[in-house]
Amino acid sequence: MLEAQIHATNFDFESYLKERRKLVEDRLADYLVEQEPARLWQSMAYSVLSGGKRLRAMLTLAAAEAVHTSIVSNARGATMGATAALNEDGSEDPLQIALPCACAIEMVHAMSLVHDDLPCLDNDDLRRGKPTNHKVYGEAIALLAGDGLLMLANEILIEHTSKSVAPANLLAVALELSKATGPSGMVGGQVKDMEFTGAEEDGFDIATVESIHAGKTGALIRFALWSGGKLMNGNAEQLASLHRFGEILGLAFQITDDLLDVTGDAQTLGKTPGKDEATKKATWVRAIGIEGAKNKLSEMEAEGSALLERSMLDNKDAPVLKALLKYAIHRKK
Ligand code: GRG
Repeated sequence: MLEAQIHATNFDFESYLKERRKLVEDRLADYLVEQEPARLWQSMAYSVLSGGKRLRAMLTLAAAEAVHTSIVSNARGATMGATAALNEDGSEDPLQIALPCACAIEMVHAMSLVHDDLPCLDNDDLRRGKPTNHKVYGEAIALLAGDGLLMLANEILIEHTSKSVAPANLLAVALELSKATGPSGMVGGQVKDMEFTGAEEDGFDIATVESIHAGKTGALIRFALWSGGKLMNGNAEQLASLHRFGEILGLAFQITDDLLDVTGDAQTLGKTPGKDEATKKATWVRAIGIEGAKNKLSEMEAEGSALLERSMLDNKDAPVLKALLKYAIHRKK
């Protein structure tokens, strides 16, 4: 169904994904060139450059392009040069402007996986089809590689973002990255997740599941979309639409993740399935069953698509944001 819908627009989404992944991975490799202490950098590179869908990075790039396209077309229609704000150093390529931030997000995401897999948290042996970081480098280095990646992400965002971005916008992006990562985002969501792990089905409700996932998974996905727009100096309406689209996509992404834990296999997923049930996690599937979760996903897909149409953020000829929403929902891993 996904392919048929995307082909209807003549937009080659598969090639798009391939090209964008390469763009992000090449830049990540540049940022992770080995230095001293070698074992630390090897461990960081092992987890960042080990595959992964790069969905969050692609969302940032797509949001930056969406806002850029709308600014350029408005500037052509009006007499004032709305792109001037982006352009002090002559570079207005939205991909180049958003790429350091997209890479920073992938680093934060990778570090959260490294820490999540540690024996003191989920205790997993397999990630992206390979042994987890601590299985290869040991727990101490895995912990420190996660810490290193977290700070390297901030360093890259601040040091490598184009000087054409207004300092106030960059500061706002750096602040929101800290919030998305910290106690009001991923760390807080992870702690709530732990608090409800082991609970019977009647021991938690949907609001609890939503709140766990809004922090643990949703915060970084929301930030990925919003930051792309903010770096391009998007207006309040565009940023609010991107933020809401991020909420929808983040929720849908996690419902899919919960379903895949029940329906997926280890080889395709590249991680161990069945853990949510085994450890009694507060998930969508445990709260409302497989059919309930699938129905909720259809609702989220319709809501996200309607929002994109209303906000006119997506490119008519290449509806990338809509395709990324469908990808987040219909993926097999
Ligand atoms: C963030 C400071 C800090 C510490 C980490 C452990 C932790 C705190 C948070 C847990 C975050 C976590 C692991 C959430 C799960 C998110 C999730 C569904 C990950 C899988 O994402 P995919 O499918 O993975 O995009 P790939 O491998 O494709 O990149």
